[in-house]
Formats: sequence, C-alpha cells, structure tokens
Amino acid sequence: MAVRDILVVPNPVLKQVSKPVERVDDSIRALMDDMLETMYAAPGIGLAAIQIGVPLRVIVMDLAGQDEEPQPRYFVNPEILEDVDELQPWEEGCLSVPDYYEEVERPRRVKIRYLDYHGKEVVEWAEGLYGVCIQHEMDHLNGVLFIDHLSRLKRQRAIRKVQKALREKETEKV
Ligand code: K2U
Ligand code: ZN
Repeated sequence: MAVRDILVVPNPVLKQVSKPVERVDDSIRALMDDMLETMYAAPGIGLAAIQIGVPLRVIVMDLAGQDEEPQPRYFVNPEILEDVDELQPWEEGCLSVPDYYEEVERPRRVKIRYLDYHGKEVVEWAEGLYGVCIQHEMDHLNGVLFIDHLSRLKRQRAIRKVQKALREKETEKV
C-alpha cells in the first residue's frame, strides 16, 4: 500500500471523465487499497481515483466517526439509478480544493448501484452524509468539482485561494 499525491485545482486532470473498470481484479483492489491509505492520511472521508490521477470509475469512503472502528467502503462503476426532487444544502469541502468550504444543494436521497471490493453488485439508497459524499465523489468521476456548482465568482475565489496557499507553501520551503 502507498500514500499517493492528491491533485489540486486547477490541475486539468481533475476535469477528465473517468472510464469504467472492466473487471474488479487484484490490480483494482491494490488501487483501492492505495486510495484508502491516501484518504486516511489526508485526512478525508471520501476519495475518487481521479484525485490521485487515475481516470477509472473507482471511489473509496469511510464515514466512521473518530471514536469508531474504521468502516472502509469501496465503489466500482457506481451509478445513480434514482434520486428525489427534495434538495438538501450541505457544507462541502474537497481534498482537491484544500481549505475551502461552501454550501452545495444536492438531492436528499439517491439510489445507487455499484460493484464492491470483490466485484459483487450492490443496490442501495444513500442519504445524509453518505448521500452527500457519494454524489460528491461521483461528480469527480465525471470531471465535476463541488465548486462547479457555485457561482463563477465563488469558483474563481476558491481557485485563487488554493493557488495563493500553494505559492506561500512553496516560498516557505525556500
Ligand atoms: O472528494 C473529496 O475530496 C473527499 C471529501 C469528501 C466529502 C465532500 C463533501 C462532503 C463530505 C465529504 C473530503 O473528505 S473533504 C473533507 C471533509 C471531511 C469531513 C466532512 C466534510 C469534508
Ligand atoms: Zn472532492
């Protein structure tokens, strides 16, 4: 297992549409193991493969609280089968848009279908933090960031803030 670098805006790779996985084999499981280790190290509660530069439709997640046992979850080729009209606002962040948080509205519940760590098909409803996180991650698989749901002004402000923080980090190293 290895901790991989997480791409940040405005890296154009993050805008790519990721490709479906043909077979959940050992190489895909090794990728998910690396993604999970990278997510825990960030720290975060979700991660899409494109965030470490791999354009495959793979997501990992762990919504367990700090005082709970880890509950890793793996999603290969996830699809949204149904959603509801009711929208819910949620303050979101993103490991690819560090230290920027804004409210985003998404459907309150979504019915999803995916393949698990062993390639077994799962169909279930997701709501609450699970519903928000899976929609946020599935956006990544389509090259969409949560800031793309914001106004142009807020999106530009977010990108400028991340770039300024990266410049300051570079000057500190000198
Ligand atoms: O895609 C990512 O960068 C992972 C996000 C997942 C996430 C986004 C929005 C709402 C919930 C989860 C990161 O984990 S951002 C860090 C974070 C951690 C806890 C709660 C919210 C955001
Ligand atoms: Zn994100």
